[in-house]
Amino acid sequence: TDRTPLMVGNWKLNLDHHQGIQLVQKLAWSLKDAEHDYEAVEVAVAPSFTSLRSVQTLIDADELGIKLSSQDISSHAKGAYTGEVSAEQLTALGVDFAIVGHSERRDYHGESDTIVGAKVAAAIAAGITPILCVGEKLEVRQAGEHVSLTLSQIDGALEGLSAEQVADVVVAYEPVWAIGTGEVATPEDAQEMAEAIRARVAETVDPDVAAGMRILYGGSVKADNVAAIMAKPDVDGALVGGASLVVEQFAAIAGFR
Ligand code: G2H
Repeated sequence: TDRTPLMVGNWKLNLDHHQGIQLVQKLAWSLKDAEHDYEAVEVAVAPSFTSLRSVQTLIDADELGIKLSSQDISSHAKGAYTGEVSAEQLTALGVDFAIVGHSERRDYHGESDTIVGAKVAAAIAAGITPILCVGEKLEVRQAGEHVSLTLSQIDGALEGLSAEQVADVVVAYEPVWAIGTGEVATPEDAQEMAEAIRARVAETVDPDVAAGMRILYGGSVKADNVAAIMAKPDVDGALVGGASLVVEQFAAIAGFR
């Protein structure tokens, strides 16, 4: 199965909408200079909610090939949920992807597998591709339980979804100990987990869906380590935090080959 590589820049809580516009503009120029083929390698940026509209307007006006992601999404469709942003609202803004269940959401905002699963379902129902984040903390890895923990997060988030729905999911494996720490999992660690996730989805959902599912790696991905990670057969892209804020870095990551 051919899986189109996907590189997603997760800007986290960093830029206001002026800065977001500047970054996406510079990124587009840089990718243009590099003659980036957006069909060969998909590129997306994930700004804060406050920047989605302005970044989307720029993408549209200049017909940029860059896609748009939110960093989170509500599991609720509508109603008395102060501060939430729904999948429908994001669809109306032309958002393509939503990062769901990032470890920072799980850790600092109490998102359980059940909540993450509801968010995945809400995104799919509205035509947004969820980027489902999973991954273990350091203690879990040290205890040798990283594969079982990560697979339990996969099971929890995909529970109740049909094979057709799971076909719309992108998974991002992010070992928590490698996030923003400069500590990178080895390409072998990334491959081990991506392979295990694919095998689990083949077993619990459908072999064809598993074969077509894009599995990204995230955690201190930089221009100088992306090629080795991408060389692994089950790794189909990267979710990039810190390095996505530096145009030269993220453009180089997008052109990893
Ligand atoms: C992991 C990653 C992006 P960083 O959170 O989601 O961040 O590349 O800064 O480790």
